[in-house]
Amino acid sequence: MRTVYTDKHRLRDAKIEIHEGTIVAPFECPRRAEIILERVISQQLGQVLAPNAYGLEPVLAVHDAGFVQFLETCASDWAAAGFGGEAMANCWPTRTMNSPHIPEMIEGKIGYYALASETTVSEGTWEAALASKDVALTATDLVLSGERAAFGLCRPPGHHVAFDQFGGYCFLNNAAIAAQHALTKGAKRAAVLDVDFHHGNGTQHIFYKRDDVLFLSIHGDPLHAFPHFLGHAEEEGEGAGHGFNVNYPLPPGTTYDSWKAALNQALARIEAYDADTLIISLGVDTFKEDPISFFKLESDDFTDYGRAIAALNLPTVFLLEGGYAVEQVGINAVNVLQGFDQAAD
Ligand code: Q9C
Ligand code: ZN
Repeated sequence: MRTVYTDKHRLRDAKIEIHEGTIVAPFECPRRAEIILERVISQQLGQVLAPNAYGLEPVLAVHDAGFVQFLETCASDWAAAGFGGEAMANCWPTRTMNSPHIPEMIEGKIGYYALASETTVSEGTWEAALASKDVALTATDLVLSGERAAFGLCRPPGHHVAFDQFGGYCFLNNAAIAAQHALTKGAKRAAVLDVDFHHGNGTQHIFYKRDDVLFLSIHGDPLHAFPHFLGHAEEEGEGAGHGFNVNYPLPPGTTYDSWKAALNQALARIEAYDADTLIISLGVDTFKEDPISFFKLESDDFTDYGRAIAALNLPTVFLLEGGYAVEQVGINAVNVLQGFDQAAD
């Protein structure tokens, strides 16, 4: 399959992350995408092409306009306020402080639009996020125009971003933007299958009341893992969307056997839904050596589940999400894509 990539991802190059009580170099770093690209090339997965520019229309189809405006000016507003370092939230509208007012001062504003504090907004972040959604949309258009599958080598990732909140290393929800784009272009039933270690809270939130996007996520149980407050099995969708949100939370130490059992259930649900377009939120932080996760997948398991996804026989868009065992993310991500290509007709 073909890969969509641009080195504009490098513009997202934050220097700090708040992690377990200390300030560390971000796990979500430019090297991740470069290693995956190197593996795509060395394995001759297929042609690598640059994204087209889509502008903001497909973004505003799933995200709040005020939120998008905030992201665009956040880093410069932070600097203009005289603050140093990178923009970060330290104060939120929590359960006891609900009000319709959006703060004007950047410290309050970033708290309003953030869902976690680990992710800073650095200079260049917005440009990189825009390029990342262009990668996702270009890969989606390849599939909409008849290719069996495509790989959007997105960076920064996207699945934690809700209608109007960013965090978890993500700024725009690439998978949600891609799914909505497919529907806008004529698809009737899109499925988003999220295999990242973390629950895709943002994608769930965006499509929670809808039945034209089936969302399924296999992830670390939120009682034990980020994003901590969403991703439980009883979250099944609301209104018309009831039954179209499916979570498979799994416990610490989960190995491939039980992960694959959840995947098989998810694949059966996608078949029953009769999806016409499949988007995979492809995080490879399920790997046993991932530094921030607790699943135990081996590199060969990625190949195996790539084959299983191909057996659905659906037009399939793979979009990169997480994966932080930097030296192995290339092998693991490309194993999924090669497994798929082996099994695809
Ligand atoms: N202190 C993605 O994989 N914090 N995002 C984890 C470590 C945030 C992961 C806890 C993890 C976000 C796209
Ligand atoms: Zn993740």
